Amino acid sequence: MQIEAVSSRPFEGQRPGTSGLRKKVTVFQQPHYLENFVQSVFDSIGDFAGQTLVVGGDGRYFNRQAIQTILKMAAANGFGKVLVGQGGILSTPAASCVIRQYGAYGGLILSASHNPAGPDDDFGIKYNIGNGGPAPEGVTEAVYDRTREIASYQTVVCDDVDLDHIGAFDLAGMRVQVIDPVADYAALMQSLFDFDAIRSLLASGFSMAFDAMHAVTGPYAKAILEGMLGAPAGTVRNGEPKEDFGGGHPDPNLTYAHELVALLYGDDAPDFGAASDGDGDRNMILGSRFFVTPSDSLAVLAANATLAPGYSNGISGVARSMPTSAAVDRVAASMGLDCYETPTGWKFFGNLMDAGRVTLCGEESFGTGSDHVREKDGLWAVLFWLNILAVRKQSVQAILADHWRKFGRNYYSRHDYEGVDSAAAAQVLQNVRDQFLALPGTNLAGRRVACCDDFSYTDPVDGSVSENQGVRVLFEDGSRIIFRLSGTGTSGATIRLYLESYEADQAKHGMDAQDALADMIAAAGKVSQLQPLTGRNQPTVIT
Ligand code: VG1
Ligand code: CO
Repeated sequence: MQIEAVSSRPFEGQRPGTSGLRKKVTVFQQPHYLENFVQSVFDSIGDFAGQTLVVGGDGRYFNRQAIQTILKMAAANGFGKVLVGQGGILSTPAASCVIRQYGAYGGLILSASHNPAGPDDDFGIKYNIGNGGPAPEGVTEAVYDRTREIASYQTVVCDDVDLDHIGAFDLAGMRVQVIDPVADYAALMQSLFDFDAIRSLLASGFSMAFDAMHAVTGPYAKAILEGMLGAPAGTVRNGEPKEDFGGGHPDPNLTYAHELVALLYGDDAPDFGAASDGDGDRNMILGSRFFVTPSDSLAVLAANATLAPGYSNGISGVARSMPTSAAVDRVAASMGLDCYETPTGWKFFGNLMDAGRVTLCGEESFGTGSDHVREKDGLWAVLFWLNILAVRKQSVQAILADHWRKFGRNYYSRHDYEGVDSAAAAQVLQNVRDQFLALPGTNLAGRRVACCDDFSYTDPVDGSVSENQGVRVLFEDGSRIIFRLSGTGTSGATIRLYLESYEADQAKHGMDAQDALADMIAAAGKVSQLQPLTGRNQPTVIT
């Protein structure tokens, strides 16, 4: 076998977004495109000679081809060993777990998360560092710089390798080990949660449904929920990972997980429902005819953390992304814990967890996790909820009502406008910025505006600064209107509008969130001119 240096010009610079590089499959299939990006990563991450790389993905179309390419390039570039999930499968949290468990140098995760999959849809690739978490901005910027100048890449010429059988073999002097994608992750979950208590709960007549949406969590959920915890067969729905996710959109929210939502809001609704996304890092939690907002879910997990064995000694602190509601801030304050506010994207939590400053983290976008890995973790959140339900023996709705009674309710909603013209989207944010000086001190939506800014974050651990992370209008009563542009889409722009308003009065905790936030929604539209600029009267998705 020979190592080849393949000339690869031309290749325009490719900047990774919120969560790695995401493009149409057809873009990744262009000659040398994937190779150039992978080589740019390898050229930017330091000295890995002889070290271990973890590789796996969510099973979507092009996953297997990409892995073959990566294995040959890893061999040519001098990695000593690659751990790859059987069939090319590794959920994002499982990849993080494996990187940490085996002391790997890093990992390449192949996923475009919940974005639709198939020959005409999306693919993605993300580099995670040795702590198991997404590469920080310093690394992603170095990769971007490298993509602008790269002229060749290294690979070996050999046949494709067998990914379907567990075992080890040699590839051009590098060891390839095909591993069970579920085993290490399942063992980690068992170490954190009271599996006996959850098993008893599931045997007691408590009913649940988990929707894997034909994406990567099927094998994990079946092994853990139906296998280890004894949930009846069929508890895991749509559990076969498919290359096109069954034509669906595995984004666990009220719009795209409509099958599960219909079940939980129907007659004979189960007690508990949950779904995960394409790569297994997101979660949606439902009770019987009841939706738990992700921001509230994080707050409930923080308030009840000590009920799970893995957190029985208490948590060190919490963090949330800036657009996530401040519900968890109130829990942290009452427990005397530090609470950090970071930009959107899991990469910003890594330093805080490594430094031991926070245990639990979350985002409003259905992401919750802890320092057990360095990614958000969908099934982990589901198991955490089951553990809490098993101990408290109350319904999901009763737990939330109790939580709001203690801490007040942070009414919260996110409105997404997908596939908007990019220039119009930029103008929407600019319109709000243009009023930064005029708004403070005035009344909007019946509240006094305290200040307006572009959110900027200084990492308290390494001092790095990330600017322009969202445009904010902050009110004196803690209410907020936030506009942000998505960094994970592959066509046009997506505007995210986040709305939050706090209600202390228990008598007013039973409202529909859209009704409770109606005046804020109207004010956001007026200040930004979103509707006339985009030509949209309705959001694409409301959460
Ligand atoms: C979205 C979410 C963000 C999340 C990111 C990756 O980013 O808002 O909270 O971290 O997706 O999640 P954006 O830039 O589109 O708003 V995943 O499950 O796609 O890795
Ligand atoms: Co995801």
